[in-house]
Formats: sequence, C-alpha cells, structure tokens
Amino acid sequence: MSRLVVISNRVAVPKARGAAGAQGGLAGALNSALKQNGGVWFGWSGQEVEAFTGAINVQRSDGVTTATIDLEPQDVDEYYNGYANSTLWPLFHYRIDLTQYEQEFGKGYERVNERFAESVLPLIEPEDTIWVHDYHLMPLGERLRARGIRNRIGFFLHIPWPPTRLFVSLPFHERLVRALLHYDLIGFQTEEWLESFIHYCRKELGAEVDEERCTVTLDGRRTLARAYPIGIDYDHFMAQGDTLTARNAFQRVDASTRNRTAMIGVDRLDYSKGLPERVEGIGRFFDTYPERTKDLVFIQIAPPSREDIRSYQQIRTVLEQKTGQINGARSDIDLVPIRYVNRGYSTAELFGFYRASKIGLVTPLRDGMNLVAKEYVAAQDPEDPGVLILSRFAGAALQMPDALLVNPYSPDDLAHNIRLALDMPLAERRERWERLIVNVREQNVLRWTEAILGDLEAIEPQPAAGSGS
Ligand code: ADQ
Repeated sequence: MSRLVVISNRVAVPKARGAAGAQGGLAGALNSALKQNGGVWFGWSGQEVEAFTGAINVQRSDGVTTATIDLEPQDVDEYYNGYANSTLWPLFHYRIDLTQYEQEFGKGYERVNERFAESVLPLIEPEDTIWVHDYHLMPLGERLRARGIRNRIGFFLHIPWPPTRLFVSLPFHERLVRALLHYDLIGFQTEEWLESFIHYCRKELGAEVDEERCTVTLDGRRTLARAYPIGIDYDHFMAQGDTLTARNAFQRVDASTRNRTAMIGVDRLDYSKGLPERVEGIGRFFDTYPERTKDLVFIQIAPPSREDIRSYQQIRTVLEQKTGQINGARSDIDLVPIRYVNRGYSTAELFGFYRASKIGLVTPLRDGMNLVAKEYVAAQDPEDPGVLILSRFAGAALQMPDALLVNPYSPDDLAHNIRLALDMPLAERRERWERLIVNVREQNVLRWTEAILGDLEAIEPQPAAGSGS
C-alpha cells in the first residue's frame, strides 16, 4: 500500500512501545496503519500562538511521524469552539435549538481549512493516500484539490449526517457539500446517515446517484459514499482487562455496591449524550418502583468537555441539579442512589467498572456510533454477563439489536427497561450477550481501517471537477 497521510483536527502522538497502557482505540488503529505504510499524521497541536505562523512541528515517536501546527486564538474561537462545535456539532446531532449561525464562525472555519491545506501541502508526496477525519475538516479536500493535489483522498464523518430538512437550515449548505464531493470516498458510520446524505445530494444538488456502486457524481466527479461502522480495538481492550488496574477497579465498584446492582454510564459531558434525560428516567424508575430503590446504584462517569462553550456549561449545571434532587429525595444514611463522577479514567479502569456493573446505560439522544456500548459488552463476564440498555438513536443500535433498545426521551421507557434489566434471568442475559459480542469482536477498528483504506486504494485517481479532461 502507498504511504498514508492522516489529517484530523487533533493528533494523537503514539506512546512508546511497552509504555503503560499503550494506545488503543481509533488513535491506536491509525498509528498502526501509519507504522505499516509509513507516512504522517497532521493536525492542530492544541496550542495557541498570538499570530498564526504556519510553522510545522514534526516529531517521530514509536515509528510514526506526527506534524502539528499551532492556531491563533481567533481561529480557536471561530473554527473550533465556533463553527465546528457550536454550528456543525449541534446541527448534525439534530439540535437546531442549540445551533449558532454566526458569519464569523463560517469565515473562521474556511480560514483554518485553508491554513491546514497550505501547511500540509509540502508533506504530501504524489503517490500518498490521504485520509481526512471528521466535521472540522469537510472543505479540506477541495482546498487541497485547488492546490493541485490529485492524490486519492478519503473522508470519514464520525458523527451523524442530519436529515435534509434540518441540514438546509445551514447557510451555505450547498457549498459545504459541493466541497465534500471533491473527496474520492466519503465514509459514514451507518446506512441511516448515508441515506440522509444521498437524499440531500439528489434533491438539493441534482447529483447522479448509483446505488449499486455506491457513488455520487456531480460535475463529472465521482465519489464513493458508503457506511463503515466503526468498532473498538477489541484485542487491545481485552488485554487491558487482564491487568491489575482493571481487577482493582472491579473491586472498587463491587465492594462499594455490595448487595445492590451497579448500573453504569460513561460519557463525555455533552448534550448529545442525553444525560439529564437519563437521570430523569432513573428518577422515574425510583418513583414507579419505590421498593427497588435499595436494589440499584447508578454510577455516571462524565468528564467535562468543550468547557469554553456555553451550552456545555449549561448541561453541567442541569445535570448537577437533577442528580442532586434525586439524591436529596432518595438517599439514606447508607444509600446514595446516584454517584456522579466528573473525571476521566484509564481504559483498564473503565474495563473493571464495566465488568462490575450488571447494567450498562447508554442513552444518547443522537450519536454517530457510540463506542461505550461496545466496550461495555466486551468487558462482560461470559458466564454472568450484564445487560446493555441502548438508545435507538445511537448508530450502534443498528448493529446491536440484542441490547434493550430504548427511547431516551421517554422517562417511562427508560424506567421500564431498567426494571427489565434488573430482573432479566441469566439464560436471557447470556443469549443476548452471545449475539452482541460477535459483532463487537468482529467489527473492530482494525477491520474498519482496512475496509476504508482498501476501498480508497481501489479508486482510480480522477481529473479535477469541471476540468473536462
Ligand atoms: P464520542 O462522542 O467521544 O466520539 P464514543 O463513541 O462513546 O463518543 O467514544 C467515547 C470514548 O471515550 C470511549 O472509548 C470511552 O471509553 C471514552 N470515554 C468516555 N468517557 C470517559 C471517561 N470518563 N474516562 C475515560 N474515557 C472515557 C465520536 C462520536 C461517536 C463515535 C466516535 C468514534 O460522537 O458517535 O462512536 O467518535 O467514531
């Protein structure tokens, strides 16, 4: 395979071989693809400088080269906190009520995509395969084409693609999708997001769609558009479970919950994850089945994220209030029904927490995929597995029909399914888990990487759009 250039908003520098908790997940998979094929991972360093210089910081660690640039404060405000996370993120998660349509944000987004294109250009060699990640960088392919790059370029969207009726509320929506169609391949998490994208291309752009070949053609340029559901780094995750850290974490939950069932939620503190709605559902469970209060301890792990954005500050306040209300009403001297923890843990610790919890509660209002659902299933004891309660609005629901699928907006539905999970007999728990684990094990992140890169490699480079040659 040709050399690989990975481009994403942020770069994960690989940990040295043998380092404690060596990298897994998406970062681990991309790093191993880079190690295998050679190449470079380019992105923002996460640092700010007073004025943008375009200076590239190149590092080599554990056989992988990373190249990063610093951005200036206005870039971070308008591109990262602005257009990416206050316009595209809420809109693509169907939260038009939280979506901000500020001209400055759009301009900042365009500017930073230009800056990415200009900075990465000297690192690209003619035969390289380029793989761009996520909503921060949708116009990047077009910007590279404008600079004469004819390489194969793939793009993967980690979040949902919204229905056309929502998407058209975005000013300049057409420009964004026309830019996207300069990629040779566009990957989505599920068929549902792919369908929405295809619908838009047909209806709003009059693009030609070949359903059999999965291609969209506009202005003589053909793009492969397919669903590639992402998975976890199964082997790495299981190896983490086999550590003392994981066993200690298991003990911490087990010893502190004693005769009660531990139910766990692990999410970034983000409004798309449905956390207040989840707590509402737990409150409804306690109201509906008061005799069961003593049977259940809910552990919610939610490290803060994107704290410079107001909607994220608000969700934190709302969640603290709701948790406080329920604990205030339901606690006893030796019983606190909800433990709300505002921090992150290592993968090994999460493994132990998942395994000690007989119910996994994963109830986003909308989610591209959701890897916590898959991690929860992977961490279970095959002899005595726990029950996964999963939102039907997570991309993962399409792959995990044997979870208890719920409507996260309905407190009654959540309450009812928590009771079903609590009382589910061992035989049913095993049957469901045995079906769930097949997908989690097989559809892992290494397969995902191979599928996308395999399809990308098979594409014949094309002439520039509208060039007529
Ligand atoms: P996220 O929205 O971040 O990802 P998710 O898929 O659930 O959502 O991945 C979260 C990851 O962070 C998991 O591996 C989880 O273990 C970890 N994590 C969460 N809370 C943690 C904590 N307290 N401590 C340590 N680790 C924690 C986006 C999209 C998803 C999509 C992924 C991958 O929003 O829909 O599945 O990208 O494509």
